[in-house]
Amino acid sequence: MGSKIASAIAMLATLLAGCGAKLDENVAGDGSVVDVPGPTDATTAPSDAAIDARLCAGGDARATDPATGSCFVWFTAPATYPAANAACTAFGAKLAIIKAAQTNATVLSLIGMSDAFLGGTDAPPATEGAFLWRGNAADPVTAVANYTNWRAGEPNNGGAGSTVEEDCMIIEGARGGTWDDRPCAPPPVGAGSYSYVCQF
Ligand SMILES: [Ca+2]
Ligand SMILES: [Ca+2]
Repeated sequence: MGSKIASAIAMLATLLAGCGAKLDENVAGDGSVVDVPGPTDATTAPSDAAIDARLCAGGDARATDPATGSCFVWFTAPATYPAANAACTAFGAKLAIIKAAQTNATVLSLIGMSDAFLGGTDAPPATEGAFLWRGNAADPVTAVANYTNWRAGEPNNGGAGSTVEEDCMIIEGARGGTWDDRPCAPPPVGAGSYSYVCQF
């Protein structure tokens, strides 16, 4: 009995030794090892080649967008825009940028009926009403132009007489994926904290 257990342990040890992957690596279906962000990774920005090889994984839902080849990842836990932006950066990604209807559909497929922050903002130093895709350190800021999907009447910066600025963009799952400008953080209570979508 004891020798059977010992041989089973020895076999398991042999299998584990052959695996060779670090804790923060995934083994893809073809047997190749794919690195994902983890405690053993350098904190410097990954190379283009490393990003290209990264598995589309993480968050609460994710999909590879056919229009861009990018991986979009939805995080359900509500966050302010600055916190969502920081979380995407920590994830090795950026808040989602949508420049085509197909990409909007990809993001909508992730979020169900939820509202989710995207990477668009007209917060200073941007000019009020002139939304920019924020990008990240590796990507230049670009204007929200050509493709847009604002709901009728939006962006409205809160509307006439509003006492709060609306400088951060959400996509509205319950409205079929239209966009609205909302507060980047509370107040008012109940606004400025949403789920968010990262892209890499
Ligand atoms: Ca605004
Ligand atoms: Ca609005």
